[in-house]
Amino acid sequence: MADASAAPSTHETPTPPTGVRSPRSHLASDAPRADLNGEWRFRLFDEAVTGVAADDPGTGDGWGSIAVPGHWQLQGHGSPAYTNVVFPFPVDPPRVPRDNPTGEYRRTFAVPSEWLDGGRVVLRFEGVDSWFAVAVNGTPLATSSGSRLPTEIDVTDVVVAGENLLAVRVHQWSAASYVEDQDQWWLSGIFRDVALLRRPAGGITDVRVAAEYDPTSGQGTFRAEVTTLGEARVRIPELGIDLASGQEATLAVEPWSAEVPRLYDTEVSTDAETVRLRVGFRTVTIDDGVFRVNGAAVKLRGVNRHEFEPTRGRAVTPETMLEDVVLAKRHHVNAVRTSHYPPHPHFLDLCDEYGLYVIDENDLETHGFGVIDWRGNPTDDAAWEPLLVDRVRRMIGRDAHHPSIVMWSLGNEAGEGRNLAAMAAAIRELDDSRPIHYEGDRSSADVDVYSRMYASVGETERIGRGEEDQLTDGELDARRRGLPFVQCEYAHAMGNGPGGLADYDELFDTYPRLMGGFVWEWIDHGIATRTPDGVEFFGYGGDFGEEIHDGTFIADGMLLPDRTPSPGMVEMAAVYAPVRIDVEPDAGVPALLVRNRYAFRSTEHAQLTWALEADGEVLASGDYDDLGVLEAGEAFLLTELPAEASAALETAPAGPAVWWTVRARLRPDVAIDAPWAEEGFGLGAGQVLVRAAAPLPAAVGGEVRASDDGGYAVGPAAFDGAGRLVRLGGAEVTLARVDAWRAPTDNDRAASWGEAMSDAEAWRRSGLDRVHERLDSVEVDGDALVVTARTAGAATDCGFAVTYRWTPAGDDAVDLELDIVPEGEWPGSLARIGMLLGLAEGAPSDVLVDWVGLGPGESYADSKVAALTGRWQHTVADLQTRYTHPQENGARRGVTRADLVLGAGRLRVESDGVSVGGRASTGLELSARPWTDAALAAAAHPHDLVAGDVLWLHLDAAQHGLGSAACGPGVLPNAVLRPAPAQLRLRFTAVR
Ligand code: IPT
Repeated sequence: MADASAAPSTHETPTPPTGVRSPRSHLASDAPRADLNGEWRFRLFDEAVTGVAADDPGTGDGWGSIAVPGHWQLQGHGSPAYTNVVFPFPVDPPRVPRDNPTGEYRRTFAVPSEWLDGGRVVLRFEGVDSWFAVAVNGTPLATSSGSRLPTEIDVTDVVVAGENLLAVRVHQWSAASYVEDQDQWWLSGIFRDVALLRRPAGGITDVRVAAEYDPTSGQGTFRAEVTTLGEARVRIPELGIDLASGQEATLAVEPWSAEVPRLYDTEVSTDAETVRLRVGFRTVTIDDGVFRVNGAAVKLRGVNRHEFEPTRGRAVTPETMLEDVVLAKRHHVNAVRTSHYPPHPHFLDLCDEYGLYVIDENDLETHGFGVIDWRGNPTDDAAWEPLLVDRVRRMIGRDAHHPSIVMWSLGNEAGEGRNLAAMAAAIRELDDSRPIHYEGDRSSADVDVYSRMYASVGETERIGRGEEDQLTDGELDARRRGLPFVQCEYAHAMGNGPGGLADYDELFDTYPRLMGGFVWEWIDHGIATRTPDGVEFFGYGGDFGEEIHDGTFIADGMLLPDRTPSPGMVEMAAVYAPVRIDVEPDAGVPALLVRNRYAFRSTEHAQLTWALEADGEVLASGDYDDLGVLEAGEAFLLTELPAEASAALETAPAGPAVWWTVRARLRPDVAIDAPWAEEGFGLGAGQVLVRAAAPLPAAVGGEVRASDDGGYAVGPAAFDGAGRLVRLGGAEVTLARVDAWRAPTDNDRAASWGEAMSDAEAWRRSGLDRVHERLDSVEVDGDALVVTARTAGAATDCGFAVTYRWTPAGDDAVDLELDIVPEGEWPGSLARIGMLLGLAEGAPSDVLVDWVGLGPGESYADSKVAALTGRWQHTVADLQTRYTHPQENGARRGVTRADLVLGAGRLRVESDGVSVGGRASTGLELSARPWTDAALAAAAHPHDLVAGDVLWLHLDAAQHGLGSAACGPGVLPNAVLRPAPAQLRLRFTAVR
């Protein structure tokens, strides 16, 4: 840096860091430390310059300031760029292009004179993206890469008491970029903390902890190896442990698990320094192909978590980390894969404390080589071995003391090759207490678990049974068949989805070999930005002028960018619930199965309550305290209503359906053991129908009347002479016809693996996005107005033969029997089948919808575990989900009654039955929007959607499921909507 080009290695060679200290644990120490976070001097160059001297203090022209930690692209220097797989530069390893944004950072720091009185002074960087060179007082000291790994540099010999100048040069692109091709924004700079540490003479360099738990004896075995020149004592006061380094103690302890994250405060001291850590006793084993923690089979109900915050990128704050952990716990997530790099070390402290199993993943992905047939892949190139092995050593060096980490991962999507074995060997040498994971080599030769991503439900089941396809190598095949199976990614949560999560989860419960999976992914990486006229929105690929990009694929999380849980997240919470309460279909009577799905806990901390409900009104309720407690893995089958509920059923008002709802909640007195939840917090819920709704009372009175303008009046409905519905109660009707399209979801837009065509493409070919209605007849038939029509899309010959039969039900109500028969050849599924109504409405977003059906959130055919039948109310605005990339959203299933509080009065819609292909169900699927589906489909961002003056109402017999075809399998047969005859029975009432 006096001239960086003269540094011992350059950023264009696959060289491990130079001039750095050995990896060691990230521990809390009482040795003096100076935080170097804050405002630094900064200047960005377009190329990897050699022009700025390391002793330039950065105070002259052209310099500005920047916040550290942070990314320069999010602080007004350059722009973020998103690619998933491909490299945004020529694939020419280890060289990178000349246009290589390079940040020069400067700051001064003070060294107290007593720090130089023996001992060492060390600079510590927790993370710098992607390659950096460090000089102090003009002397080049070190170069490093491994963006999400720490670097320590001994600066003792170049610092002076008082002020010193620190110079850091950071290149955006380097050889390291070839192994850091994770699916995320390219964001550069010093993005994690920087500190200056005093390392006292006789201090503690490192502590290696072994804390195992033996479930048969209930004893823990503890040992700590302390690296120090001093005399170390290791104490766990609560256990009376007081040992020298390397001494072992075996004694009764309480184990650590994600369910009960018991930690013991531990202190390691020498005369010169004390470090504190929190020890958890736990043992991870694989026996007979089953993944176990403390001897118990554990199912990982996980998520993949990238570090992300919309204004700060990967420079996440401790508050955000805590928010993530609390959100995960509150949604019954028990495991996190740190995709695809070691997280900020504080996140792991939180996982220890709150209880989350962690796959700690190496900072390695070379996915962009996949598109060139893996030619030149660093994973298989000896020249890269030292750099890759250095990375796993630094990960384990930093993190091995965390009880939450239950597996190490070699990386993600890095292909196959010799360096996998080298990394695995390095890990085993440092820590053989945890299994190793890597998905990219299907043979699992170097790892301890069989891992896949996005395997379909069918394939997952075959693997569960041990019936997977054979490997050609018989020995490897036999070995892999003996390994437990994990889906390191599944249920791609892009946009509206994932569908089908419950189908996978059931398999995890069924097959001992299946150890669970990790939803892809935790959060949409939408970057907070604004339009030229100042409207704020969350940007995705292409919003920042990138030359090549992968668009919306970065918005595929369970959380929206502002950390609002999406409907998929709410569904995940219900599917992952530790106390699952499900209808038991084979019991012969209405029955609920209550399962304790904890691996370690009884349900002592859970209170079971019941309620009997009709139309959302509670008829009776109580608790189940007399049932006793379920031990881990046990279940109750509830086949009989509580006596009080039976009595209430006898006297229940005739008409509405009656539901028996059972919930498990956190007892008030134990809320303390779950700092992430308040008392009464839900641990699971389910409900079963105990009495079906009576059909709507038959329409009485009334007839079709001719109106003065040549049209017809049927109860509160008015028609023109061509049979077109023009008014319903007080509301003017702008459109009323059959509809079968939806604004495609991200999942609809992609063809599922192995399929030739996406659902959205099938709908386009069927013309569903551009239908026209042909009028066939308008007739008065007895007391009904019957309109027949054909509804079909431009440029196709398939369509629907439709019959609308309108019958008055008194002055204020009208019944519609709608019959829809698909005709012709259909290339695939339908998006929906039902009636679309446009109602003129001044402020459609404000219309209140008060409904009886599934809620309060949205529900789809393959995402409906979270929704329960009740009476719910939302404004139309609140019925919408603001996906980062707008698309179909907001459907409510099982709706038997909905009141729309319109400007022109209250309009009630009721249904006592719908059917598709002969399969009947109670209730319709309802969606209400202040804009058209076409506008929703065309919108790139939520702010493109502007409420109009029409309320668009879908009343459907059914809607297609969601699936997860954006990456993986599409909608399963149990949720596909195929063209088939459909009927809806509806009643509209103008409520006075
Ligand atoms: C898989 C990647 O591992 C993950 O990082 C992410 O990109 C995900 O896809 C899609 O969002 S790899 C894919 C080829 C299955």
